[in-house]
Amino acid sequence: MATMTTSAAITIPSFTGLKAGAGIRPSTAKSPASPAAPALSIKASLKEVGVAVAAVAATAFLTSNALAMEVLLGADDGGLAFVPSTFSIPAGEKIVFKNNAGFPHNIIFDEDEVPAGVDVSKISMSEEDLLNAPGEVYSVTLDTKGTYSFYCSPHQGAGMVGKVTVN
Ligand SMILES: [Cu+2]
Repeated sequence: MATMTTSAAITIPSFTGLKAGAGIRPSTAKSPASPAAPALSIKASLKEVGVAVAAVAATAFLTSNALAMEVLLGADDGGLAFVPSTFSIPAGEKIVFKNNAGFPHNIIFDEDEVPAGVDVSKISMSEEDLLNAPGEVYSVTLDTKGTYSFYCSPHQGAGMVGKVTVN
């Protein structure tokens, strides 16, 4: 078990890296900003670059939408819940938990309610790690078919629990 805990500590920072990307690759997101500084003499070529970058960004956006399931953390009315709280998803499709209301939240998978052989420490956030900012995300991909229960540790007592079936 000590070995698994260590690997969890390595896994979490990679999810933090995904958060920074916010769905768009950092290299794509930064490109439009930096060319804005140079002189007007290359305005025409910049315009073309800008169009190309926009096209790439749009494609990336559509692609990530098509391959990801979004789950809101907190209902629009401030209710402490996952929205939706029960859902199904194909194996290997990304689940993006997005901070919406009533935060801080986190996502912890219940070690007693996941398919056999799944190490919850590799798919959960750590109990101390919380999503504090609006729109902040935590992404996870589940490859093993079966039913998984999860909860938000600050709000588990208030009923912020969910269940996902991976097909
Ligand atoms: Cu919560």
